[in-house]
Amino acid sequence: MRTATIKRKTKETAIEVTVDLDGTGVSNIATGIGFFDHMLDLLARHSRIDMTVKAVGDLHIDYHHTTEDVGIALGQAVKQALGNMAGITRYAGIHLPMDETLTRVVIDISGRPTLVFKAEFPRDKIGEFDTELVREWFNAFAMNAGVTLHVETLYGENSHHIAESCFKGLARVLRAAVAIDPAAAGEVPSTKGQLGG
Ligand SMILES: [Mn+2]
Repeated sequence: MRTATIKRKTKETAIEVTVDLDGTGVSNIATGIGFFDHMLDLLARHSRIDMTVKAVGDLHIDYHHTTEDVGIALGQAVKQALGNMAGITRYAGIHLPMDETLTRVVIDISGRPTLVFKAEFPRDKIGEFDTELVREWFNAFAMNAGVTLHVETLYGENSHHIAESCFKGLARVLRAAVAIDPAAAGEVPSTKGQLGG
């Protein structure tokens, strides 16, 4: 079973995350941030990774700590659920359209955490959510999942669409990259014999 649960508690947030990489995309998300819940819900749906995310954070300050810490916990959960990564497809990429927006997302489940993030948001906020936190979330996720992740919005006008295309793109590349490659089941897809640096 490729599942993991991460519990993380600091003075700023208390978070519990469970993932099942071989799920059907069932989500149970409650972070207290409406737009962020929307993004995580579609991350689960389009990755087909079952996700439970419960977060109680210091939202009276702003949404930064909660957004970042959910990224940390989800990244750790995905990494733990992947285990030794035997048989995974490892690489995936997609161009993800959302109406007038087009975002390219490419992943290597490499064990070498790297984020390249090139998306500009016309507006500072989507609802109550600061658009600068999209990058913060992707960075926290990539660093803790141990993945190389390139996200670039090639063009787009609507900030909601831009954010959504980033999360949906990640969902689809995760779905493909964590999938077991039947031709290589049991093998770790690296000439080094291991992934992780
Ligand atoms: Mn939407």
